[in-house]
Amino acid sequence: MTLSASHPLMDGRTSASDLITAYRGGAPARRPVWFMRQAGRSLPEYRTLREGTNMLESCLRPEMASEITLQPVRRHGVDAAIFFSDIVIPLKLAGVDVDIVPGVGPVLGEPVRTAADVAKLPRFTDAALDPIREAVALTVAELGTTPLIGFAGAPFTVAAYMVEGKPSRDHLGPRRMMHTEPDTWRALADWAAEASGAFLRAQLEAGASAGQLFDSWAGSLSLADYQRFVAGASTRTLAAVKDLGTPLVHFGTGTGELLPAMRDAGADVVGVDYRLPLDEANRRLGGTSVLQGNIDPALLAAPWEVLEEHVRSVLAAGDRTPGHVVNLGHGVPPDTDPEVLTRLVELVHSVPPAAR
Ligand code: 1CP
Repeated sequence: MTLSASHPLMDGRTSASDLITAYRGGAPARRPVWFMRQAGRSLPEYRTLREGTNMLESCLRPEMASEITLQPVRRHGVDAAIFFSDIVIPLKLAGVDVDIVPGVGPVLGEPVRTAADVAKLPRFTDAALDPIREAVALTVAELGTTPLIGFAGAPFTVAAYMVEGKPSRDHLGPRRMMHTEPDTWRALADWAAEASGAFLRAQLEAGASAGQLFDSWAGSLSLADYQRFVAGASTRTLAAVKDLGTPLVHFGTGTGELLPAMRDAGADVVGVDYRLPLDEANRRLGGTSVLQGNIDPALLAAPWEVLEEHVRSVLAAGDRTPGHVVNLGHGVPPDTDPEVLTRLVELVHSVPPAAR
């Protein structure tokens, strides 16, 4: 399968954009930059629009999800939109009792802990993805030459919420399940891989020009456990969209030991968190991958001179890699001054890109 002829990546709208050029290892005219969690609480226009609407409900209202996706592009002039949704939306679409509790995060009515719990997990129909397709279509109609990035949660990170039933610090529940009930774990990871794969595919087919798999909590795993219990399911998620030919990014936090394994799961671009300098990440990857990252979100609150020096060092390290898309090392903190983000985009765009 390929994308339709009217898809932005196929009809010429986004194929020559700086983001797609850099993701594909080419030489962009300007340094591409976007921010994980660029849509959301750091923007007053987001807080106003969301007032009175539950988080997951806002993701499933196409006009609202589309407008929220567009807000940071208009305000900051970033080189990509990231689709406003959440990694637990596939659970919601399947009929799992899940909500996003303000100030907490995803919470399940009934955590998934036994073989019987996994066996009775519902599957969503293709039609359940229609609000996602509609929101993506509305968004790309407005974006013009700016690419939309679609995303999904990687099976480990999604399953971590399912087993714990809520956010957790060290993800002991899923890590225990791998070793105490490996068959149950595998069935759960497969369920999550299929759900996330279908969710990501719907976004890409409807108009997203690139995809990102978020394995935010993979850093709690040893390399051995990642390879034995997780990599296969993440590979299946990426394989579900591979034939579409869009660039695919794989990101996690605390994943310094896992970067080559995450690349080998089928990613074209490796997202690096703020803990590891990009040139060191590049060394660990054998000097072959385009990287995305990794401005420390904590520095967004620092005096401008301190932030600027840090950003320039990230750009310099990025220049010593096969390709670089500028981003944060994790999401925008909700209390970030949005004017700092706008200024950051201007700074990144003002520095001429490396000759490649
Ligand atoms: O009411 C609100 O504003 C709630 C905050 C919020 C937002 C804005 C949540 C709850 N999700 C989202 C949107 C979201 N989630 C996006 C889209 C917009 C963008 O990036 O601009 C994306 C890509 C996600 C993905 C997501 N959800 C991840 C992976 C990315 C990451 O930050 O690591 C994870 C781990 C989640 C779970 C989740 N959803 C929401 C919260 C607060 C959390 C994290 C909870 C925890 O700490 O475990």
